[in-house]
Amino acid sequence: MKAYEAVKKILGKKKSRPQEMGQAYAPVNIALCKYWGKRDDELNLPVTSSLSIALPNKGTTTTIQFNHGERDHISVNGEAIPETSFFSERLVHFLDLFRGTKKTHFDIWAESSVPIGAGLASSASGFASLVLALNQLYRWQLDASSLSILARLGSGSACRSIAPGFVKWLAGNKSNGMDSYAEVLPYSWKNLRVGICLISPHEKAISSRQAMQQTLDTSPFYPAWPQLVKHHLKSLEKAIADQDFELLGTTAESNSLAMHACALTAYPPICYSLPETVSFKHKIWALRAEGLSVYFTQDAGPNLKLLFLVEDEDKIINAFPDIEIITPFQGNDELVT
Ligand code: 2P0
Repeated sequence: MKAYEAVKKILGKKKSRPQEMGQAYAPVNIALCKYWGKRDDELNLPVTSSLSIALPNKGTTTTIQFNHGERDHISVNGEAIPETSFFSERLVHFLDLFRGTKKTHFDIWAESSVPIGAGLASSASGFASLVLALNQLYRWQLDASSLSILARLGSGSACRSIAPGFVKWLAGNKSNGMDSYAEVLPYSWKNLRVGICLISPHEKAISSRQAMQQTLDTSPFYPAWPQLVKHHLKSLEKAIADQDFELLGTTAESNSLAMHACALTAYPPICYSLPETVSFKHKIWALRAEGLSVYFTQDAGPNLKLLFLVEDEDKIINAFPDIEIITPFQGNDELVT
């Protein structure tokens, strides 16, 4: 119900003259300071703010059209999704917010360049691209913060995938969530690289949604998390403004370790790492001890994302031959708009 109210507030009295089709792309985003815990689980309002970096060439393209049938048809990477699946139910529930009185149904095709549900932010780029496609389909012409709020209603971290570059999701404190959206930080960082170490493409055993709630409810360390996040956000913003890579790397790695420490101490415990994840971490620490400036961050899955600078790219490839390297900022170090 609260989600319907939020949509009504954003769309207001917009009269839509839909077009035939909407199509949009949104990138995945990797959190350097994580979102882990909600203050409202219907609106996906977070306990704390968070900060991410978008990976421009990894993401989801969503195409949407009206259909005249009784139900939505959803396909992902060319495969029809059974309507009884959890994935489909979640999407249909989200689409219910936008059907209007006519109970319209949709055909949706999503093409994603990342494995689904493996902690590589597929749901973030999925919901963000769906909202951007709906914005086109209905010709809403919404501003960035409104689009970010709508994406958040699908999946919290999706609100950060509406924009490129470094993005901060403001937690806000209003109960209707109208002040909880993402903002672009006006910096770019040409030499920065993100490496994806794919350890397993399989779906995670426990969803982030369930895991963050379980952590909030049971981890004895969760009360320390919001304080730590405040400190980490300050350090990350300083690191980004000053292009201080050591500060960026140490803070992002420490934030990720703290999130996983909280999850591990939940009951029942949540451990997203596989044995290979742990060996990769040891390898990264050993390389760092030898003087290589490389850091990792881990989300709700076993895969690691490495942070390093372009000048160390050859050494990183040598150490991790299967790594996929992403250049988050293609142009010069000018402001991102
Ligand atoms: C993040 N994650 O900040 C954190 C770090 C996973 C680990 O946001 O319940 O799929 O849909 O709001 O956005 C993943 O959580 O959760 C996530 P919902 P979401 O990227």
